[in-house]
Amino acid sequence: MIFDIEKIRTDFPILGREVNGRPLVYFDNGATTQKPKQVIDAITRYYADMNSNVHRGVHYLSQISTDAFEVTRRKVQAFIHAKHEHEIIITKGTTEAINIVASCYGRPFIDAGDEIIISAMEHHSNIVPWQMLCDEKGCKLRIIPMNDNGELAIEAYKSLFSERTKLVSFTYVSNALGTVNPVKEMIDIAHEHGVPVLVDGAQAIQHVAIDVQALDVDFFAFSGHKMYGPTGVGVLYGKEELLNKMPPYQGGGDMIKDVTFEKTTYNELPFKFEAGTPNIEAGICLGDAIDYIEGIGLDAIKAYEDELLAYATSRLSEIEGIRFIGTAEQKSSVISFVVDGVHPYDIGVILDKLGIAVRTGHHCAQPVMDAFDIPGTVRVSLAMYNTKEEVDALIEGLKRALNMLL
Ligand code: C6P
Repeated sequence: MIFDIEKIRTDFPILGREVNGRPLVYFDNGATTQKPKQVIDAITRYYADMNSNVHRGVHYLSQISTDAFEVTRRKVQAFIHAKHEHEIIITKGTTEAINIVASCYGRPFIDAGDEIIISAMEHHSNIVPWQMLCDEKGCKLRIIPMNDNGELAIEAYKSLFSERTKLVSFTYVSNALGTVNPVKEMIDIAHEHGVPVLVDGAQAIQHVAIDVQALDVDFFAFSGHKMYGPTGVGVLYGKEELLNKMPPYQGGGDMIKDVTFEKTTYNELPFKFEAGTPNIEAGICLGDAIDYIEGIGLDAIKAYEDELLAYATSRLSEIEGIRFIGTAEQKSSVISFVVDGVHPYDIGVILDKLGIAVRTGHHCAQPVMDAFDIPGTVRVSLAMYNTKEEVDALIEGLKRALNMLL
């Protein structure tokens, strides 16, 4: 498949706008990606043609919106190669997906004295829900350490297992470092101990082809808004046998079969975990984002982004006093750095004046910053629509910023 960058860029209307009198250069894709007109149009179409609640009405509009919502579920199933469509739970995003596992797997199956393994490079969304569980149940967190390059120490990981280990949860790609973890190897190690694994796929789903069956992962979480889709929607994949033994997350409409004041019976999968009216438009249009990605092809996207990552890393190396935070051998789409004597925030503010959007700070991964003994970084996170010319603009901007600040 030909990767037509000009065509791709014209699909994203926002890339044509100016910010502070300069063409927008958007390098904050790890926070959220921009949306192609195929997704934007689908959102308008939903409200213009189909708006109605799902799974409830016998009337025409409710049926077509329900069908469209369920089509997305099947698209997600195919996209991540899940065995069953009812293993796809539509959530608000990665955060909610992880919280569902912490509540509905953690509360019933993890007890006082049990242990949960997470890694040193987790986003707060994959730390705090487990800490809350530990506070409630008296279980403990064990942390997989990382080396100075930001790579997880696999031998140390192996030594963390004990007969009390009940769950492992780690990120596929670090949002703060760009490290791509050896996910399959880590899942296999956990399974040798009979321990299920949750993988946080928030920073992987838009860059790497995912096959949950080949990975044999037990739970997999991601967000729509980081994969060119709408905000307010995400996915929890879970193996059928695990989801079936878990209680519902919230009570309300749609998650029940029968309600009397004496007793409620719960709906089957996936609806048991989807109480209340979902974000219907986002759920439906997540399917359009998947179509968009598949129309280009994740292999082509990955090849292009890897080349851009190498180019950006090499150009940034020209900057005097730069220190990359996260220099793992396997990286994807994220470059984090600090510059001697300059606060990351000041760089971000000046780049913004030049129309260049980067993220600065701890990136909701404060323990990563603590491990490197820094308050934060400047983070450049790439997407398929970024170009070498934009990287050149970043380098120019950075040089100007440093001239002013140093
Ligand atoms: N990281 C970033 O700028 P939500 O907010 O639920 O869509 O995703 C949470 C989340 C979970 N795990 C990882 C690895 C993530 O990167 C994120 C979101 C954004 O890096 C916003 S803090």
